[in-house]
Order: sequence, then C-alpha cells, then structure tokens
Amino acid sequence: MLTRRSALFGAAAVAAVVSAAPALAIDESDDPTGGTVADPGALAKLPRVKAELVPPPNVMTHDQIAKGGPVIVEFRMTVTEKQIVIDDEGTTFQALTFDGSMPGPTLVVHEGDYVELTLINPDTNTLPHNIDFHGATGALGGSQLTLVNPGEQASLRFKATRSGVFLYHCAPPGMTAWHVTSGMSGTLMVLPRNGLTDGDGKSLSYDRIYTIGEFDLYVPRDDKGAYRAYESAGDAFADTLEVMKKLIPTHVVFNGKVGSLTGDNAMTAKVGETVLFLHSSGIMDCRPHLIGGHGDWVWEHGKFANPPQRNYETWFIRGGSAGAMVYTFLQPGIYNYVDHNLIKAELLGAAAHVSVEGQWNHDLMTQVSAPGPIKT
Ligand SMILES: [Cu+2]
Repeated sequence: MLTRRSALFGAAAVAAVVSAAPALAIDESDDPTGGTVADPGALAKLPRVKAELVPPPNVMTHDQIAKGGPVIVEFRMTVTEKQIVIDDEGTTFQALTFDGSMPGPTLVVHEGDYVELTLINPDTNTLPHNIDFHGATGALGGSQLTLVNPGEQASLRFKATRSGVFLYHCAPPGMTAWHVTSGMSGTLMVLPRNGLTDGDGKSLSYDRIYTIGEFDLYVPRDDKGAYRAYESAGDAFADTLEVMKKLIPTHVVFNGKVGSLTGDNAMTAKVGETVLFLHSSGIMDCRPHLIGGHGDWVWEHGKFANPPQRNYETWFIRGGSAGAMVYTFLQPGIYNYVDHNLIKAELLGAAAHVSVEGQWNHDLMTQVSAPGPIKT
C-alpha cells in the first residue's frame, strides 16, 4: 500500500527519468545552445496589452479582427487548489485549477502576437504546478520554464505563430495525468489576424462565444461504494490514481461539475445570432452534439489554417485538443448541448443547455397534429 508521501515521491522519481532533458536557460544571455535571441529593441516597441480573463463559459473581451500589428498580451493566472462539489449528491472533489475554474479561463490573442503569462502558485497551495501550451513551440510547451513551487511565480513569453484553438494544461513531471484529471486544463485561442473565414476567404464572425471544457473525473469510493471525501488533493492522490488506472470515470462533466451549464446556468443566445462554441478535453475523447441544431462550421481539430467542415451533426474532439464550432440559431427553445456518447451525457453529467429566445419558424418545423389517439 502506497502512502501519500511515498506515492508523491515515487511519482517525482519516475519524472526524473522521463524528463531527463537538459535544463533550459531562461535567460537569453546565458543560453548554452547559442540560440537566437529575441530582438529587445523590436520587442520593446511592441504595444503591451493587459488581458482581463473571465471564468468559463464566458471568454475575455477581444477583437475578432486584429487592429494594427502584433502586440504582447500580458496574462496572469493563479493556481488554486480547492475542494469543490461536483454533483447534486454533494460529492466533493479536490480540484486543482487555473484561476479557480474548470477549465481555466480561455486566453485569446491573434496570430503573430506574443503571449506573456505570469503563473502564480500561492504559498497556500501544497503542490508544484506549471503550464504546457499546445500552441507554443519548445521546452515541452513552456512547462519546463514555468514549474513553480508553492510561494513562487514564473513568467513565460512565446510567439503565437499558429492560429487555432489549443489546449493548455498543467504538466508537472510524473504527475501530469493527475493534475489534468483534477481540473488543470483550458483553451488558448489564436485568431487569424483577419478573423475567421469559411475556407473560401469569406469572413465568419460571431455574436457570442462560449468555452466548454469536458472533464472525466475519477472519485474513489469507500468499502460501501460511497464516494470518499479527502482533506486535500495530496490526501486523495494515491486512491485517485488507483481509480484512474482503470480508465472508468465516475463523472464526465462540462466545466467542473454536473449542472454547471444547465437550468439557471444555461448558455444563452437569440434567434439569428451566431455563436462560437469552443470545446476542449485534456484526457478523454469527446463527441459534442447540439440537439436540434448543427455545427454550421466546424474546426474539429481546432486549427484555423484549415478550412472548416460544414453541417456536422456530431464532431469529434480528441483528448488533448480543443475544437471550434460556429452555429447560427434558427429556432427558439432550450437546446441540449451534449456529449453524444449519451452514457456520458445522461448518466455521468456531460450535458449543457443553450436557452435561445426568439420566434419559431414554422416552415423549418411545425407540429402537423398533436399526440392523440391512433385513428383507424
Ligand atoms: Cu498542476
């Protein structure tokens, strides 16, 4: 039986083997590879913009078409280790989060901009954390340069050279899967400077944007089958890994908990509005589906250099990626936005609502006769 301490130590020992890459110089003037350095003069001339991150499903205010040339966008994210409730039965979960939410906030820049992130790990936390940006190039996505212990912060700058939506996640050596299943992932959106297009050069704009993170959660049970509660993430570590190894999640949820986007928490839109939905997953594959609607334009792989696909019924988000879908709502009502692995949606929690106001289009659909006795 592994104790918590030996399990954590063991994970660190494994990590030392798998991440035997040479230590990278953070200071450009001390770079052992003799690498190219950023032009300090050119960087100093770039305008700096401070981003104001907001919790999902909302996304920070941004221009769909870039105004002017590249900028350095400054972000700050604070890692928060905290207990949350993940279902209506009051099951508790020791969440590890970027900025307190699951997923973390969605970061938005334009292609050619620089992302400059300060990652803060307050001394009230108990674990090391970092960040691996799938949209960045080098140093394990930046995770080698951002590993911060409680009480530390680090800053990373990278150039966003590829457009698209990309996953970011925590990746501490040997403990990545646990940190990601515990909540530490999110989306970076790098928009083309001229905004989204349909693949034939026609502009695609959106009236609203929502960001959804799908999480498979692995909550240990006690001898009687009841979900166990733990005092801290570290206390939950060894038992949680045993559940994770079997690859059978106890919950599959959008944005951290069952019901985070249903009922009063529903996403909203109006008939005629075009909505951009971002969908990310750190671990498990997902099958987003808008019941009664469609994916008008879908970047399944989430990369805007590729033309979008049209009129999808269900789209596939690979674990370890983010995708994007654009839909113009044509009918009012409560739409279910689900994982069409319906076992996940109905039994495990992966369901959301979009509440759409407006007038019904009877040409698109109408009830010819209401349910009644069978006529012979
Ligand atoms: Cu972490």
